[in-house]
Amino acid sequence: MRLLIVSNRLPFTAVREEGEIKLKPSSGGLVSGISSYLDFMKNSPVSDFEYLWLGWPGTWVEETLQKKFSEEVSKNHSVVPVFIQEEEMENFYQGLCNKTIWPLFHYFPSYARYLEENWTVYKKINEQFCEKICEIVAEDDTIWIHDYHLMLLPQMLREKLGNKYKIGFFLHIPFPSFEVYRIMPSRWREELLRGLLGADLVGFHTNEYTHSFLRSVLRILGLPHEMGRISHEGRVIKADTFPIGIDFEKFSGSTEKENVKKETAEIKTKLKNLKTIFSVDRLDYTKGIPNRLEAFKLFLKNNPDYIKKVVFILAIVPSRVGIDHYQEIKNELDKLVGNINSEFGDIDWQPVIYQYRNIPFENLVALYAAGDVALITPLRDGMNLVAKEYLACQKNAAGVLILSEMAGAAKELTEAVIINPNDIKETAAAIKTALEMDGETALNNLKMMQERLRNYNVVEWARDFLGNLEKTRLKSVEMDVKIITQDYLKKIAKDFQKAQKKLILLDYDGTLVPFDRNPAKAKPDEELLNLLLGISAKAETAILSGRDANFLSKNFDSLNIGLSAEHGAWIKEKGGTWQMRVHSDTSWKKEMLNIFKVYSNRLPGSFLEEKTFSLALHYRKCDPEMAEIRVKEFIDEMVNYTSNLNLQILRGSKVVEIRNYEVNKAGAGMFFINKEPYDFILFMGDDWTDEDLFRALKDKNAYTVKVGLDASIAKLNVYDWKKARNLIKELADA
Ligand code: GDG
Repeated sequence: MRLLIVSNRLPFTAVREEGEIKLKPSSGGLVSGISSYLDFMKNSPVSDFEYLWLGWPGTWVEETLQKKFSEEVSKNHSVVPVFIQEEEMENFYQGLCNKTIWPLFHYFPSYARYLEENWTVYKKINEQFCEKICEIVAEDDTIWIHDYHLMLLPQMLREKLGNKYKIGFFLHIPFPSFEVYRIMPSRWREELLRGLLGADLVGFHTNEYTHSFLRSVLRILGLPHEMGRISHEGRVIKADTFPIGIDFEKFSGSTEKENVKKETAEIKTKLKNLKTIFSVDRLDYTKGIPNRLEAFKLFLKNNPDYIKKVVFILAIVPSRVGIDHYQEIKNELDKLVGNINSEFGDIDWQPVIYQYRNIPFENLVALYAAGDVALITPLRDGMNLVAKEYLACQKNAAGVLILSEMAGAAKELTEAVIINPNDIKETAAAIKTALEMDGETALNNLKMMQERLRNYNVVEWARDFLGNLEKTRLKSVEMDVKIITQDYLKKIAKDFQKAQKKLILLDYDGTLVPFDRNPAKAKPDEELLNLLLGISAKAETAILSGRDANFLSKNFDSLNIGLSAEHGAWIKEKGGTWQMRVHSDTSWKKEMLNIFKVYSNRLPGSFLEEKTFSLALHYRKCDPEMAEIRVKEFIDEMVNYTSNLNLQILRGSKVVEIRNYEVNKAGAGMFFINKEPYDFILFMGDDWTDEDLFRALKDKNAYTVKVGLDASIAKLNVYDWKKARNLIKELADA
């Protein structure tokens, strides 16, 4: 298999130095995670693993030089550069990515800007990536798109490439709660969600992010999910949680290298064996660096005993230079560090050692290994790899991790000292707790966390994601197989034409007409009446509905067709009168009605329907989330009440119905079927109430068609009621 990794940045950045372009490794969590996975795969015995990494090379390359540049870099790296004009990068990367999505998704709504010109360019750059991928994509490629810069890309690719390729998307930053996500202009928030739904699998770091995404999809696009699976445009899309890991052995192993050991020892000596607190971050307002310094300052103030006994190494890596908020935070840090050092420092002791630069890998490992305490206090962080890397490097000591509960990593690293980064007092106290933790407790905590990180490392993470992508895809393909294609439609029409005695059975709501928020309004239109007129001239036709006899008579008596009302309780043969098909005890209804009323009152917008053998609670007009909760409670309660009664609880499309067991569409359907020796039978239905008849016809020579893409016993599927009508038309015209 070949894997196409697509991210905004390539794993290296091209920089111009004295007129020449030089390549430098890019920093950041995404690059370090994916690079580790690719390194592992390159060196593993899976010989057919190939990959290409597509992304922006970090600088503008003149058009005349682009070809040469691409050839040069692809000699040593499996990469495809996507060239982006400098001004466009400004509106895209510095603009929509880092002045809108980044702050909003990290719960800094007041920093977010919503400029239309940035949105236009965001779309344009996503299109540019799409074109590049279309140019190079080959049969059997798997496409894995990363992060918030490319959220429209999955759908763009789906439109261009169809259903042929596996497309995965992983978001490295938090997905915010619906209330925050909805702050974005409506068109943008809708398009971004639709963009993501172009993928087969959408991955997040924590269950909370996955849940927030699913909630936004439900509230904004109205698409519900079943265990994280969304049916949309003929495909199954899954949203799931994959907490990114690190290359544990690489970090842990590097601490054993002679030069690293030497450097670790040197750091200790230079710091005169003072207790060392350490942190490293890209310069970013989300990383909570000022509050970290405030907490350290308070710690010194509250614990004068620690003066000259502890030192804080604060390593900051330059990032997103040129964006105002980043410059502001840099100035704030400079000031804060100055304050602490001047207030507490001495000629022979500086409480904060402050670095602002990139650190080569092995120096970073030495710093991790030398730190007695890691102080990681982001205000929001998708995951935070630094926390994990620190733990992996604690090999010969039992360092203590202080971790913000706002980092995705806190969900896994529960043995860390967890703090709220806005609580300076708590964080200051946590520093003391960490420094004074007894060795055994520290070691136990460390071992537990290390075990987890070793097992679910970055390779497992990527395998897990890609394995799930494959599975989701199979599920989609399974569904695809059942979808009636144009060719298959012709085959059905041919069978229909050849047959001597034909029967067409049809459900009504959701099958022949779309659902209306007001059921009384879902009347048959002229096109449908003509269609039924046409088909009933060629085949015996009957409508099997859950509606009452009144509604069906009023709308269909003018046609020469059979009818069945209330899920088979009543039958009216062609030209005949309504007959009750089953005779059951309905005394239960009186008692149940009260419970129905209680729940209907608790669920604004819902209403009750009483039929001869059933009671139904309709909730089409309700708030979808509230309805999910109430309906589950309702069903739960109903299960208790109905356990020793001969009743059935059915959950249809936005309706829960309780009815006598004998009343179902299978009985009514078989009534029509058994009347003649039919050699062509077709039944179409869209919801749970139709499953009984699908099941009864499972082993019979009959076409059973589920309208919609949910799981069903039916042998075939069509997308929606329009396609269902289309099928009837094809038969009527045959
Ligand atoms: C995003 C999300 C999520 C940093 N400075 C140097 C350096 N690094 C490496 C670290 C670590 C990575 O960069 C930073 O990763 P983080 O996870 O802490 O943060 P982001 O860059 O914001 O990453 C984040 C991540 O994506 C992965 O999904 O965890 O929440 O925001 O690997 O080691 N490496 C070297 N020198 C440096 O100066 N060698």
